[in-house]
Amino acid sequence: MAMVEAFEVMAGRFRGCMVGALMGDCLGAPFEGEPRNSRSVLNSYFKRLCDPDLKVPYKQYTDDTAMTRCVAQSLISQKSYNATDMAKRFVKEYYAEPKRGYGANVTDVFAALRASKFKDVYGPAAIQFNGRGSYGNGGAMRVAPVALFCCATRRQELIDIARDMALITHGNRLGYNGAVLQCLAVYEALQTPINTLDTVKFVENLITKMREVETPQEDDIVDEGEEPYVYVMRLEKILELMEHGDSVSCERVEEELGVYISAHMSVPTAIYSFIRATNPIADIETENEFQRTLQFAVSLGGDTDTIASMAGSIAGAYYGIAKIPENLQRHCEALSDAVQQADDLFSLRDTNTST
Ligand code: F2R
Ligand code: MG
Ligand code: MG
Repeated sequence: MAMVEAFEVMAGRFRGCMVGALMGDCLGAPFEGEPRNSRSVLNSYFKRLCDPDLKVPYKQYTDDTAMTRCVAQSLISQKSYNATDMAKRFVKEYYAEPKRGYGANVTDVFAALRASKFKDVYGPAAIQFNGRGSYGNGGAMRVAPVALFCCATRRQELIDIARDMALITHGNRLGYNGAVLQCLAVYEALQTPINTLDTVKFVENLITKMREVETPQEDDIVDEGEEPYVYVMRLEKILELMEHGDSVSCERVEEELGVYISAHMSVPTAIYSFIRATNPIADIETENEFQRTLQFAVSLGGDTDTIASMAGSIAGAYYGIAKIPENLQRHCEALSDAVQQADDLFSLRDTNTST
């Protein structure tokens, strides 16, 4: 591929990732907390939105995007990971717009950070849940910009930044390792040349990385009898489900992978949604793989905005913005900001090259 073409393709993948995350959040949010959603209802919902003549108010973004925007803006302005800057942005954003549907407990972290004047940015999260820390998916839902920022760095740097960024609010190893897995998935998708995706290899690569990541370190709290390789096991389960192709029901996905607010019961589900949608899915009426990813993720019910947002960022990083239906994009609040942040992160990629 010629240099200019490769440059444009990669720029489009950055946009695809940020816009994909936004779209999953905005389009999935109306269904959050609902049980499984009928595929025919979703076909009508997406078909209606795709109508070029439709004029409706923006689908508003929620906490997922509010925090993703902070992560992106902090990396762009600091040109590096700066924990205090990021924490300040989270807190400022939350107090400016508290009604974006934040997790019930993470708001205590924001209050404590503000009260302590950001003296110890990791302190308040560490004492959540009696010192166990949160295993919510709030760290994972906002991690996509880290994968873009680290696209030209050593894999270990990406892992360290993803984990530390999550640790500002999520002190439980399931919480921060979920963010690492989601970040690695976006990174893998971004690096895989279009039309060459080998889905088995994709998951196997993630398993190899997560086996290292989940090997308990000195600081990790792992109780006796507790399974330390939760994400490795979930990824192995994905490989098992993949053997059954389109015959795997939503009930089985919920049972085996989860559709919940906890990171270990939503990040693997987002990865599975991306993989599943690479092939046609019965009763999902779209030929477009990106759209199919979102429709499938939302059809599972539960934490729809977050699972669709995480799946959307992986799918967008792989397919690129050119494959994302414009008529769907235009319904999302703050679309132009997502595009701008993607472009800003893209222009930073040469300054962050510690390979
Ligand atoms: N909060 C929501 N959805 C609720 C409904 C919103 C409604 N539509 C509205 O408009 O108001 N969604 C958002 O929250 C999730 C991300 O949450 P995050 O940032 O991880 O928050 P938190 O508070 O840390 O954790 C969430 C819950 O998980 C449980 N939990 C976590 N760790 C736990 C532990 N160690 N022990 C026991 N429980 C633990 C708690 O119930 C937490 O409140 C996303 O879905 C985002 O969209
Ligand atoms: Mg949300
Ligand atoms: Mg959610």
